Amino acid sequence: MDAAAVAALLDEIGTLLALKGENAFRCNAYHRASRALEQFSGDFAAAVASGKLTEIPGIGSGLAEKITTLVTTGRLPYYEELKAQIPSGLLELMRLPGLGPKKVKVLYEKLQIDSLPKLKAACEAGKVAALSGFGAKSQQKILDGLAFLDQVGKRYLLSDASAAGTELLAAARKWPGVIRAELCGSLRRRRETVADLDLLVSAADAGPIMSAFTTWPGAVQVLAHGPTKSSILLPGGMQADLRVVTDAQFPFALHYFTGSKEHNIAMRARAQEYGYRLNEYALEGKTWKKPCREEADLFAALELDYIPPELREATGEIEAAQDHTLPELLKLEDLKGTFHCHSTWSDGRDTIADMARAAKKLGLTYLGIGDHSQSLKVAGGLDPERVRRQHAEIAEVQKKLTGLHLFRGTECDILPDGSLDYDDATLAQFDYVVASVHTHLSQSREEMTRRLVRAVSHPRVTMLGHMSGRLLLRRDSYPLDYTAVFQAAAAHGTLIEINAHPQRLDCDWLHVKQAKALGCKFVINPDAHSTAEIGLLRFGVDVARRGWLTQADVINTLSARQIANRLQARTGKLV
Ligand code: DGT
Ligand code: CA
Ligand code: CA
Ligand code: ZN
Repeated sequence: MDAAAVAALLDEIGTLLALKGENAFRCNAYHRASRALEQFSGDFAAAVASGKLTEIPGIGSGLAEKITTLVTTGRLPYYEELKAQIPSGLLELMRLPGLGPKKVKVLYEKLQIDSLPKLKAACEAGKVAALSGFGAKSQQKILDGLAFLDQVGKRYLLSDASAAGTELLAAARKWPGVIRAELCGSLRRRRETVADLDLLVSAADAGPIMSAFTTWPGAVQVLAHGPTKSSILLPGGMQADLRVVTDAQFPFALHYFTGSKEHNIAMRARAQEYGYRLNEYALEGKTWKKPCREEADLFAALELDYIPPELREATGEIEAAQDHTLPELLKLEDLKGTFHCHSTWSDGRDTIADMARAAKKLGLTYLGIGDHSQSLKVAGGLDPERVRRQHAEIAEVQKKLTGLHLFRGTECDILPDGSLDYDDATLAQFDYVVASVHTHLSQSREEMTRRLVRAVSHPRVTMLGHMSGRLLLRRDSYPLDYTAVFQAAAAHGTLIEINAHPQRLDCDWLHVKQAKALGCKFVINPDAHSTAEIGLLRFGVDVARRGWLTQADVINTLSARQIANRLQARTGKLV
């Protein structure tokens, strides 16, 4: 078990204790320890082995003992006993906005609600509104939340699927007899959410691979065990499907199981135009089979350039591959720096100096600090006086720093009427401005559109942060006229942010494509609230690639000097 897995389990313990009615102090100790482990950048295995866990702030001797048990035995009886005492459906209820452990506990004790269907029935019968502390408004909010969950179904964030998939793939590549192994499906296409993992393996003999898969220690349940196809469940409930094919079939199967389904259908139609038949095992004519060693050979056989998985959504990629007009997609290595990161000055967990060091370690050459603005008090927003003091600190940190340039930014709130949360004189003190909406999310489509158009038209706004307001799997985006906002952004040289945080991935890839067509330029920002989160940038690159973006579309590919020059010349604008 690695630090991230232990952190997730400690977090769950904290929640389970809260559901049980333990005092907040005890619960918070687990949540705090969980966060500390998430942020821990040292050698976790070594810290466990040498008994030095208590040196990590937030981890006392009791917790250190539990973590050691967990890591050395793979189990924690304390956790198992606790989990057995609490109905498993209660954790599910906490996926709804506004339902924390306290309210879930009330629902369970007063109305015996321990599952989403029971919650829905109780709301529809008006029983939840009658509970003290709830009321008609929160009952409606729960119903809206339930409808949203219904619509997203059982899907997982790309970051979670990616982590689970990487672990499974690494294991699979070590199974005896495996020739090639890849993860396919929506994960390979880097969709923002993933329903299940699709592992593909080539081997001469499928039997031993099936056994290795169904007895893999990372599986919590075997759902199906067949001769060439099996399915397991992973700890968080995610399903993984495995198919085994011969090595000659591998490129065809890799293409087929990568999808998307719509792309596959279009590819099959193209094969038919050539008089061929294409399926998951072969490309064949009436009397022959076309040998393909790699996936690229399959595309070449149909006179197509290689189509990267991210583009396989049947949105014009086959035509472009035929005409040799596929874009040369942006790569993670192209990014030289980033903006929109938080520090301890607002709601970030790490200091400016630590953030700078971490960015440098990732190979970046500049970092923008963009803490919250004054009206966002819950997130520690800065008033003008604290802005001045923060700038003094940035200058101090910069003095001792080589190889990384710090830009002084702000994530300035867009107020309900579209004006900004600082006056122009204060805004002029920043190198750049990220403007974002954090409050009054339930405005009408017209109000929200007017609000964002006004913000992107402001002469000091450099970029528009997480424009849709969505939180993946939790909160839908607000209604918005995207075209109007993109047109205004393009006209005023305001960048569209691709917020790379896995819970946001906002603006989404389809709108990225639309914005590019309307002349917008982009910036990829991790919205990092800790040093570890700067690396989330890679998920923003996934979105950019799915949106057909090249180096030239994304401002982070410029050097620190180029950025500095443009900012000086155009007072806060970059394009
Ligand atoms: P997901 O799992 O919902 O996030 O999305 P995918 O794309 O991973 O879908 P999944 O796991 O159901 O299937 C994996 C791939 O297999 C899919 O992308 C394309 C291919 N596939 C599945 N069903 C069909 C089908 O009925 N027709 C065709 N042409 N391809 C299919
Ligand atoms: Ca899948
Ligand atoms: Ca599947
Ligand atoms: Zn924000």
